[in-house]
Amino acid sequence: MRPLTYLVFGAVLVVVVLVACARQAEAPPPTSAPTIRAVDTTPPSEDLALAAFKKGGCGACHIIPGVPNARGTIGPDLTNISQVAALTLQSSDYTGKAKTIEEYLIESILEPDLFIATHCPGGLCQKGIMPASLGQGLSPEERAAIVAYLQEPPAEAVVSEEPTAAVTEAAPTLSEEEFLWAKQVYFERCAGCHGTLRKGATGPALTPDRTIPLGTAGLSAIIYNGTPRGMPDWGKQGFFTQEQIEVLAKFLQREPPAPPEMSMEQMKASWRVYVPPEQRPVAPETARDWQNYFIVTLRDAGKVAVVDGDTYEIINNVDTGYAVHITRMSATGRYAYVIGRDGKLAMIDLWAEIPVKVAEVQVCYDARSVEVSKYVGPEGDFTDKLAVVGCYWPPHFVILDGQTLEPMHIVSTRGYTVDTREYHPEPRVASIVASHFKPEWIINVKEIGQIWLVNYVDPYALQIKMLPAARFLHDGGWDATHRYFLVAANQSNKVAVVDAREGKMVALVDTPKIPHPGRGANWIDPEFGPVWSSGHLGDPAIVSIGTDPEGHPDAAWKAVRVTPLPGAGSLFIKTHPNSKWIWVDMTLNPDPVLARTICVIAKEKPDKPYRCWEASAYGRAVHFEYNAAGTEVWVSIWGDASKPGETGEIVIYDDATLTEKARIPNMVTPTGKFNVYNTVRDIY
Ligand code: DHE
Repeated sequence: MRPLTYLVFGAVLVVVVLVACARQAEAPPPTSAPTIRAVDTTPPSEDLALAAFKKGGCGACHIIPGVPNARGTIGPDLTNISQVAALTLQSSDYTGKAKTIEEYLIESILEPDLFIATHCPGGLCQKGIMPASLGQGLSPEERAAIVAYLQEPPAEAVVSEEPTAAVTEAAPTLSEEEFLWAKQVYFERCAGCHGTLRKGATGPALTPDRTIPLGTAGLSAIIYNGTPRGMPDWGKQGFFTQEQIEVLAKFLQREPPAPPEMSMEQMKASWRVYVPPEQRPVAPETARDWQNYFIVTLRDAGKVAVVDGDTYEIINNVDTGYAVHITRMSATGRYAYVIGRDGKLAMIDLWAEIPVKVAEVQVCYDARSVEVSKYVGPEGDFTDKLAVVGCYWPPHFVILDGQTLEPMHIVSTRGYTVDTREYHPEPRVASIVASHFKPEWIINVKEIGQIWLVNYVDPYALQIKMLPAARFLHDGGWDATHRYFLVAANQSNKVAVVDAREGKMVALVDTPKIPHPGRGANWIDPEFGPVWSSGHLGDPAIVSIGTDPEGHPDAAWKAVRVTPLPGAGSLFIKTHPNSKWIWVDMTLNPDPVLARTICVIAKEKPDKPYRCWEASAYGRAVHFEYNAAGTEVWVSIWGDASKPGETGEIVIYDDATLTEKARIPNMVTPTGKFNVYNTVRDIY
């Protein structure tokens, strides 16, 4: 990306997106303006430059010295831009037409895609994020002032601006209808990454002290264009109109509304048992191989499809929760537990001739994870006995009866952050895994960075061991032996490793930006022995971590191998012990071609991908799952529910030859897929 590519792309929104310059200019100034620099006499062009930066919301995408809260990381850092420009002009990589630094800076504003620089603080710089009509948003005088300013910016780095009451009062107003619309949309589309209270996690904090300085223009630019670090380009994708984006941008500048709590009484009021345990079959009613069923998330349909893994028939579409997220199986595999983002848990009996929902309950307003009790041994037989749901809001987990879903016990996760020991009102429950050899769940409490080992022998009098790890714990899985659990602390750029047998932390492994493993992939590296691998949202890299402290002590708990990918934005990686491949997606890459491209890496030669190809002509390729035999790989094409013919499908590949075997067409936004056999046994 060329330096300055995003310089004032917020300003372009004045023309292209939604924010009129006039309206920006008319906005009342804060009653007490923050101190910017200790300079008494300011040359007029500097004032003009500062006003132009503000008008465009440039700080939303760039670091600009001397400009309050210009801390954006989507575009290049403009701190030393004239030196960078001088060097770039001499480089053979430069593809623009400028001959001087001034021309270079002006060209960056008027024709930003002529040259794309390689490094932006938030990841790879991207073409096309700053619309070409950029220059029209600024007058020639404003452009000249910006160029003059950037050639001699103030010495200090980013000048921080403390939030003040005046800033908060400056939040734009919304009608009640707009406010309610934005509140709902924020919950549906934004809270997952930024938090219900907007305190930040996978995405940055969006509290008024941060959002007001970015302004409606700057925020709109980000919502419209997305960021290379994983923020979706909601405007470009057509999810929201320009007017709707402006409403959202205004909403984000207001104090977040406090959502309600949920009591046991409310949970019980939502609890339904459709088929009581005594009326369920005592043996499988079906002749199908139910252990090779796939439960497929149909995200925007609020359903899951139960698909026969042998015949590819959809046996039933079952209503579940809103924006349904993941499925886990009971220890025998007989029941599938499906969690929706609305905190609704649905339980499906896979032994029935036609798998149906036998119970459901809502245990929170926002949830992502569910797990079951898997232990059988001297301390009891917990097979198919308990389920646990991890909630985002309210921040708690709930233990339920595994046969009926009756809610039994609620545990709040509010507490103190692992590093600065600050109270956090919203530590959300991320991934949960069940130990195979202890009556224990491993529960990851995201914002405070603690990994809780929860012994469930007495679900009403739990023993919980809280291990300190790192903030922003998210997704993870077991190593091949099921003794060690590895989990991404995504915004901390680390993977935490727990020894579940000894009940202690083993390591915090540094990784590239924003590891996102799903449950990861276990395989034998030809040089380093057993490893567990993760892709990354912010870097085009697969990192493999040694997991065999006895056989390969030098490699254990180190990032021993980095395999490059064609792009970042990877969400999931998968392999199978019988396979010679590792499969990986790049679902959230802003380039639509890469977003539907999948790659395989040969375990024998893992230094680079063996092959990459587009899995479809539309949508995004996401998530892999093997069949029970480990001979086929299923990939989802995540389409658009409103586009007939492009709503989505599953592509099935022969794992040995990498050739396509079949497609299951016309599914509504399929995302995760969970094979019964593999999910019960944690095979990945
Ligand atoms: Fe997920 C797993 C949270 C967005 C598909 N996702 C997880 C887990 C968490 C999580 C905590 C681990 C659960 C476990 O193992 O117990 N996901 C979140 C979010 O907070 C986030 C980033 C934003 C949001 O608003 O929800 C988010 N997730 C998505 C998607 O947009 C995906 C791609 C599509 C969808 O269904 O909405 C998606 N997440 C998945 C899938 C898994 C998952 C398929 C399970 C992977 C596996 O193989 O186990």
